[in-house]
Amino acid sequence: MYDWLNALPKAELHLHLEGSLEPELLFALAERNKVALPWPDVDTLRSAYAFNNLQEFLDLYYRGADVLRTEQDFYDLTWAYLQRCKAQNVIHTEPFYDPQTHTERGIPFEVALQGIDAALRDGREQLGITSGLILSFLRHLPEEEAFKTFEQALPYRDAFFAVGLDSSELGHPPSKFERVFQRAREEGFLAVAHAGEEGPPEYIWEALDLLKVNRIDHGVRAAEDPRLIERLVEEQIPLTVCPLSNTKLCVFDDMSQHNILELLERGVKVTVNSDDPAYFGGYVTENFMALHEALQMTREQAERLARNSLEARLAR
Ligand code: ES4
Ligand code: ZN
Repeated sequence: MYDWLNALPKAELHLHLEGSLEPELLFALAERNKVALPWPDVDTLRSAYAFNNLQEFLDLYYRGADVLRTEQDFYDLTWAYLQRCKAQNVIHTEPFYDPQTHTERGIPFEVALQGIDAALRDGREQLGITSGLILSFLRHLPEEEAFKTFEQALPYRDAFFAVGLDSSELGHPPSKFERVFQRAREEGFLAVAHAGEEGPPEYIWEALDLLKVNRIDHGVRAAEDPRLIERLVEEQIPLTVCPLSNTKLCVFDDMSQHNILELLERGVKVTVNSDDPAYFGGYVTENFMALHEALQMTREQAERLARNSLEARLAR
């Protein structure tokens, strides 16, 4: 079954490049950049990948990202992810990166963006993987900081096609970012937002009605609100669901409790994605495989999920 799932043509629509930083590359970059790490070796770091919630994960994710310093580092990170895409027949990807994770610690804005953009271009030319980058705002920071980030990005407008919203969800509703999303849309960018991962269905309504997003990242808590499900089905608004992430961050106690196949059968346009694969135990095929093992996902359901991912693409 693994090989069959791996061979399905897929798009990945929810992937944080910083979350694809494998411990081996993290250690190699730390050495290259003379960054001291709090973990003695790769195995110790890997054993720290046990989380009770989103915030515990984010604390480690931001710590890990500190080894990314140069344009080459961001190129290498992105290129390594594209190799994984190639190996898993991901023919199209729409990754996020968080500019503020890097500018906040003194890395000039263009360093990350240029490294990532160069690798995505090489991915198109050398690997045949099409892609579009999503510039994601950190929601735990003030909206003013997101505005500044967007203005810094505008000179590089050809390097990304959409804006996103991620980081700590609870206490930071989409409404906090209504103005900056409006500005981005006026400049011609599409929009997505993490909503309904740990946050309530109300945050999904806000993402749709206030941020006017084209797609919802996660969105699994929509299942608590029948009217919201009706809306998602009627408008065929895609959800980029991340099964291994949801179980690692205790959104569901166990994969057997995950609701993605229920949502699929109710007509919601759900897709399968890896989120932060270096931290959550696998890339997109491993996410499909986990659904097969825990929920008896059939080949027909897998084909529908993969087809949904291709149909939910926004970048061209
Ligand atoms: C994230 Cl899983 C998740 N949720 C919210 N923000 C994030 N940033 C990276 N991974
Ligand atoms: Zn995410």
